[in-house]
Amino acid sequence: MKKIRKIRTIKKRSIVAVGLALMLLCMNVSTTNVHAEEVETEKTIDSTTLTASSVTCNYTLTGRVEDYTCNATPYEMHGQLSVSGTNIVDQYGNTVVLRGVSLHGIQHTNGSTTAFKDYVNPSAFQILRDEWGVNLIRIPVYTAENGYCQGNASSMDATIQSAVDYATQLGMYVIIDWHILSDGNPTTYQSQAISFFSKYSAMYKNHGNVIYEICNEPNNIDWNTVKNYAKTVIPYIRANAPNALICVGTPQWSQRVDEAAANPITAGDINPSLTGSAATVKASNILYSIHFYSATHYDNIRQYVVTAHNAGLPIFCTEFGICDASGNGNYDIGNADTWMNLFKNYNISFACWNLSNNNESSAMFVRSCTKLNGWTNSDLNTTGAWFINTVRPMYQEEMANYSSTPTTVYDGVDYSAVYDYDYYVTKYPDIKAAFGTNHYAALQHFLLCGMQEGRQGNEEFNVVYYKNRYVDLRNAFGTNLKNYYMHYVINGQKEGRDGKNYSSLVGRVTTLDGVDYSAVYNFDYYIGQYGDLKKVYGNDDIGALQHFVACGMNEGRQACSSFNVMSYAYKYYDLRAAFRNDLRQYYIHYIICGKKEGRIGTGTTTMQGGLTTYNGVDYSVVYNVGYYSKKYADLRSAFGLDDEAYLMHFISCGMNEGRQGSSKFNVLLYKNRYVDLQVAFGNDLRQYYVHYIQCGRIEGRTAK
Ligand code: IDC
Repeated sequence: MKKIRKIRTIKKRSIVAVGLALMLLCMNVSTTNVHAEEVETEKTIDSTTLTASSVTCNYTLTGRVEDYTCNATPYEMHGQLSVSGTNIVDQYGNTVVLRGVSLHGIQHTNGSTTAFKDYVNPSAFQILRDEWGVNLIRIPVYTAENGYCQGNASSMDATIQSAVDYATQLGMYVIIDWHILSDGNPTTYQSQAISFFSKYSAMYKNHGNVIYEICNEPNNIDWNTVKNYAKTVIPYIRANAPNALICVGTPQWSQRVDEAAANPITAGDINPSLTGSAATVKASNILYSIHFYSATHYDNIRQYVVTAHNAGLPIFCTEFGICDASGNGNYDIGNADTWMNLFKNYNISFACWNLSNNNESSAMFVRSCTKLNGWTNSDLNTTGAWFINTVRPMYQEEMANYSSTPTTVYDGVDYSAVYDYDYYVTKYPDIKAAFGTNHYAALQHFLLCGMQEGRQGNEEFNVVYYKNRYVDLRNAFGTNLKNYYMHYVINGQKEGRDGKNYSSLVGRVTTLDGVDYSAVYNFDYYIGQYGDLKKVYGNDDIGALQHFVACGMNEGRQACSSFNVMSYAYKYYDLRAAFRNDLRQYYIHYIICGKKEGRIGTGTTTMQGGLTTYNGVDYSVVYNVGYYSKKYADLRSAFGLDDEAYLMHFISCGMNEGRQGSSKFNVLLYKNRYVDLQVAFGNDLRQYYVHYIQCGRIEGRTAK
C-alpha cells in the first residue's frame, strides 16, 4: 500500500518533469511476473531509478515500411556467418555484430488483447530491420508453460516457420530458441529437443541465416550436465547443418560463461571419431550465452564475461533486459549502457527481451498499444525507446561503412571481371547522380539494370563485342545481355575468352530458344535473299533469326538453298493433309523429321498426289490437284496448299464452269465430239464430267 502511494506521488510529479515515458513506466510497476528466486526482492521502485529510466526515442518513427529502403539486407551484406576466435565473422571474414529483438514466448498472450505470436508478420520484421536497425530476430520456443513440450507444438511450429520465412525473405538472421526456463535442467526435455533440432536443422539446412539456441537458461544445474546435453543434441544439428551457428546456454540463467570457458565443448565432444589434437580443439561455430538484466546483474556477472572472453570463449548475448530479472520493475539504463559498452569492446551480438505490449518493464511497447506493426514513438515503452536509441546508430554506422566500402562482390559472386565502380560511375553520370559514393547501390544497379541495358562496367569487358565474338553464346543466350556478363564472370574468363574489340560477327546463329533451325535457315542466304531484311539485320544474326521464326516461316520465305517450303509442300501430300496452309509447320516438320527421313526440300513445282475422292466418288479420271492448281491462278491464291478446298471447288463450281481438272479430260472436246451426249445434256457441263467418270471412259470415249 505504502509503496503504491509513493509511486503515485512520483507519477504526478514526473508527468510534469519527464513526460510520457515515465508515465508508461509507472503503469508497469504493479505487475508481478517473477520467475526466478534470485530476483524476488527486486520489486520496489525508487525515484532515482525512475529518473534514470525516462527515455525518449531519439528518432521520429513513422512505422511505414515504404519510408525506408534497406540498400542491402543483412544477409546480402554478410551471408553465412561463422565463429573466428571470439568473434562472429561473415562470409568475407569481416567481424559482424548482430543486433536482435527477441519475441516474447510465442505461445503466450498478454492476457487480453494480444497473442505474442502475432508480432510475427512481414511488416513488423521489415520495420525492425529498416527503421530500428535490427538484423536478428529471436523466436523463443518455450518448452514448458504450455509450450512446445506441453501440448502446443503444432501451433508453435506454424509460428516458427512463418518467422523463419519472413526473416529469410527480408535477409535477416533468426535464432530458434529452445526456451527452457522453469525446467532448468535441459535434459528434462532432451528427447524432444533432439526431435525438434533434427527437424528444424533438416528443414533449414540451406538457410545460412538460421541460428540454433539449444537451451535458453539452464538453472540450478551444473555446467557438466549442460555440456553433456549439448554433446548429445548438437550432433543432430550438425548432421544437417554442418556450419550453422549454435548457441549454448550456461548455468545460472546463462550467466556462467566463465564455467563454460573453463571446459568448453570440443570438436571431439561433437564428433567422437576424431582423435589427437583434432579432437581437443574447440568445436567450431558454437557460441555460449550470456544473459543480463541490468537492474539485477552488475560487475560480478560482467566479470564472468571478461574471464570467459579472455579465455577465448565466443559469447552471444541471446537475451537481456534493461530492467530487473523478473522482466519487470526497475530500469537501470546506466548499467545497461555499461553492458553494451562491454559488448562493443568484445564484438558481442545481442537480442533484447521483448517485442510485446505485455504489462511489464521489459516489453518494448506500452500496454495500450495493440498494433502489430506500424509503430510510432508514442507506442514505445522505455525498453523500446532505449533499444532504438542504442541499435539505430550502430545500424547507421554499419550501412555507411558498408556502402562506402569499394566492393565488387554481391551475394557471394565477384563481378570484378566485368565491373569497376570508378569506371561505371564515370561513364554514366546518371548513376553517379543517383548513387553518389554508395558503392553497394552502384553495384546493385549494375546487376539489376545495367547488365540488361548493356552498360559497360569496366574497360576490359564490352558485352556487344563479347556477344559478336562467340556464336555458341549467341546460340545459347540470344538477346539476353545479362547472360553474357554472367557467362564471362563464371566461365568465360577462365576459359580464356575475352570481351575486347570485335565489332563484326564471328559465326552465325542458327539456334533460338533451344531449337536449331540450321536445316532450313542460313543467315547470309536469308538476308541476301531479302533486301528489306538486309537493311535491318545486316549485322544482327539473332535479330534475323528472330524475324525468320516470328514471321519468315509464316510468310513462306526461303532461308537456305536446300529448303523451299512450297516445293516441300507440293511434293508431300501427307504433309499437306496435316498442315494445309500453315506454312510454319512444314519447316518445323523438316527440321524435326523430314530431313532425317530423307525427304527432299527443293525441286518440286506442282502439287503431287492429292485428294481425288469425295463422298465415295473418285474424280481422278477428270481431276488431279496438280493440274487444277497449276492451271488456275485464282484458285491457287484462294486455296494455297489445301487439297480439299480445290476438290470441293471442282465439284461445286469447276465442273459447271467447264474448268479443266486433268490433262486427260477436256469437257468442251468431249461435248463437241459426242452428239448423243449433247442431246442428253445440252449446256449442263457438269453432266459430261459425270458421264465420263461413270460410263464414257469405260465405253472407250475420249476427251483430249
Ligand atoms: C519472462 C517474461 C514474463 C513471463 C515470464 C515467464 O518477461 O512476461 O511471465 O518470462 O514466462 C529470462 C527468461 C525470460 C523471462 C525474462 C524476464 O529467459 O523468459 O521472460 N528473463 O523474467 N531470463 C531472465 C529474465
